[in-house]
Amino acid sequence: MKVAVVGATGLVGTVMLKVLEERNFPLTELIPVASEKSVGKEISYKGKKYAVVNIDTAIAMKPAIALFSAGGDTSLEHAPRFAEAGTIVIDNSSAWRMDPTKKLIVPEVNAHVLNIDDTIIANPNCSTIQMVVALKPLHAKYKIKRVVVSTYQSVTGTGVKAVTQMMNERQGITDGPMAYAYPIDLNVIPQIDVFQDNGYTKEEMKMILETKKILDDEHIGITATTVRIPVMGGHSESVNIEFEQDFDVAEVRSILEHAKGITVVDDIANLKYPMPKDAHEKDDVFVGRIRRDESQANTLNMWIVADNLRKGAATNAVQIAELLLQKELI
Ligand code: 11C
Repeated sequence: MKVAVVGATGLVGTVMLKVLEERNFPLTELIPVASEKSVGKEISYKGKKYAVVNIDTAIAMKPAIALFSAGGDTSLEHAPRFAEAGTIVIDNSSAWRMDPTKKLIVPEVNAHVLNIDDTIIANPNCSTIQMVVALKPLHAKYKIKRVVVSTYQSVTGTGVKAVTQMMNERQGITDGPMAYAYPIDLNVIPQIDVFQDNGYTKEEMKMILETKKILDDEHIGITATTVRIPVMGGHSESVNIEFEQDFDVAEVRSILEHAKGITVVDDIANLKYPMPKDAHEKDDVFVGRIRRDESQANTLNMWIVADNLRKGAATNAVQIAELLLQKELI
């Protein structure tokens, strides 16, 4: 099976290649795709070298699957061209996520909705993915009424330029390229992506709208504040969840411990809780600080951490590709 990775030289594309290799994805030929300036560069995959090609060449090679992580505009323009050529596109941009004709998939949550007609499949936003993995098993048991989430997001979510900005600032270099409107090192920026007319940022609206779509429940109330902090390795989230039904905290912990894709790290006696430095390069979603919100009935607090480039992007996309194989949709 031929697999194209569109945006193969970017931060997420590089991790996609690593994850495909680690998980031994059954591909027979890799087609790394990038912009014209990278065409001809060689990418190593399982000890073999593959030359980077442009999009037109990749479409003509008729891959079975194309994993896209090259930005929304590239996806809007080229994903339909791949699909017309018979390729199934798994797209990591926000271009198709809220299109009612496209599925927005997190395999642990809504694998069942994929079918043979899905030719462009959307991969959700990183901060949404890690939250819904943890919410889904609890929603199934206690029914979620409302979620209040605040995020603490890694600079890797913005890309290489932001990592460079933070590292430069750390070394006292003040005239380097700026990914943010403000310094990020020794700072916290309560803005991720652009502001919308309602005063929320686009990242906050992604968390709200995508969560409802993935959980297939328009009635869940969600409010979000998304914040950039000077860390790498993963996004962290403080999540407050009000349920329709009451719960037992020990049972909540047990449900999460038995849920696919979740590792519970919650041993306060030994100061154990999830942190981005521990989640880095791991595929699971880590949950800790599980406790009752004593200020309100049927309400829980927890802390969710995941590597935003892995489960938040590349791993989830590769898991969707694996799902297509499992469901024999390819
Ligand atoms: C961030 N969540 O951390 C963003 C990056 O819609 O896939 C991913 C944006 C997206 O800045």
